[in-house]
Order: sequence, then structure tokens, then C-alpha cells
Amino acid sequence: MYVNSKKKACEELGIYSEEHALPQETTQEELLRLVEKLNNDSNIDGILVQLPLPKQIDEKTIINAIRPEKDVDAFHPVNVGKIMIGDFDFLPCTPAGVIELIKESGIEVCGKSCVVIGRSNIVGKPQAMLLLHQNGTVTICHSRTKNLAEVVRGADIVVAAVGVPEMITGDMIKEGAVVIDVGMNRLENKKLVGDVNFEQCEKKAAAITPVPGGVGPMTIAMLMKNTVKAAQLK
Ligand code: L34
Repeated sequence: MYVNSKKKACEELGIYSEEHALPQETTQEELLRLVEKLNNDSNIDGILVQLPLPKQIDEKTIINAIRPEKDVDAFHPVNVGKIMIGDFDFLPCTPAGVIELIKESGIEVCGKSCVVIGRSNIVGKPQAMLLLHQNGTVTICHSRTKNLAEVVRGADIVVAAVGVPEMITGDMIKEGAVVIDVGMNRLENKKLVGDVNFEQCEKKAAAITPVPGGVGPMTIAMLMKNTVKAAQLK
């Protein structure tokens, strides 16, 4: 479904795209061969290997095989390192989407207390770095954090990226805080909910993102931005 949204966004923008939907049993070597072929295809500016991958394939090996210049997800270690030192071509799509939402809403990050909940390589860690680039004072919380509620209550800007349905409750939010929900949790009843209890937190927050209709579409927008950038850089 996410891949379809990405193809549709390409179509709307006039970006050529092709999908290589491989069978579940595809071997690592087969996938590597395809990545290599696309690396060497001058008609292709960006490559995205949709995650997660089946268990016989090592994610790291595949990501490392993508040419950094075509890594529109910004998952390759070269691009991750460039983000760390603030000298980047691409930003990872979800964290960049969050920053874009904040900026476009006229919210100042500079000097604010920012709490990121979650430390994944895809969202939490780069999110913290991007908020730091905006001169936020950043705290990263995770499963071993003591007094999570207390730390979150001190935050001017909260970014939740843990993958636990509605874990952030209203009592954890400071009056007037900005709450950004990166969570995408599909419940048993098929309902999609975030990591934030929207009903409760909405009452406290100055601004809050919904799920769906919040960060998800921004992820796709930033993927398009990276793809255009990759083409321009070439
Ligand atoms: N390589 N794999 C790679 N790059 C990525 O950046 C992703 N991801 C995640 C899964 N695997 C990936 C995405 O694109 C998740 N993700 C993603 C992208 C878009 C949306 C959600 C997740 C999205 O548009 N969500 C909509 C609708 C959700 C629904 O109805 O299920 C929303 O409004 O939030």
C-alpha cells in the first residue's frame, strides 16, 4: 500500500518510476543483482528498497549496496554520516517530513526542549540529529528511560516514534506543547492508530498531528524531494 502511494506521487509529479515486485523467496544475491543493475542504469536517479525485507535477506547488506548518490531514503552509511556532520545531500524522509511540518506551521525549534521517543536508525536517531541542527535541546527516550512521563512533560516539542499504540497519554503533555506522532500501528480491528492518544493530547497541545493524515504523507513528499535532488545533483 505504501509503495502504491509512492508510485502515485511520482505519477502526479511527472517522475518516471518502476516497481520491481519480487517474490517472497527472492535470494539476497538476486536482490543484490537488481540493485547493481539499477545502480548502473543512467535512467534511474533514485533507488528505494521498501522495508522490511524477508528474513533470508540481510537489510544492511542491501542498503550498503545502493549507490549513495541514488539512496533517496538516506539509509546508506555514507548518507547517515553526512547527516551527522551536517553536510548532507539527502535527509531521511520521515524525520525530514517532521521538520517540514514544524517549520511550515511557523513553530520555532531554536532553544526549545525537544523530546524524541524512540531510537531507531530510521526515525528516532536521525530525528534527534535534525532537531539538533535546528538548535533544539534534544533528549532521546527509549525503553530503558526512567521516568519517561516526567521527561516528556518537560518537552516543548514531542516526537513519538516507538510503535506502541497510543502510548503517549494526555497527562504526559505539557500545556501548549507541539506533539508529532510518527507511529503507524494497525490494531486487531484494522484501525490505524499512532503512538499518541490523540483525543487526550489534543486538549493540551498547541499543535498536534493526526494518524492517518499526519507524518505519513509527509514521508512520501520528502521522498519525492530527495528524488528530484538526486536528479539535479546528477
Ligand atoms: N525503504 N521502507 C523504506 N523507506 C521508507 O520510507 C519506508 N516507510 C515505512 C515502511 N518501509 C519503508 C514508509 O515509507 C513506512 N512508510 C510509510 C509511508 C507513508 C505512509 C505510511 C508509512 C502513509 O502515507 N500513511 C498514510 C496512510 C496510512 C494508512 O491508511 O494505512 C497516513 O495518512 O498516515
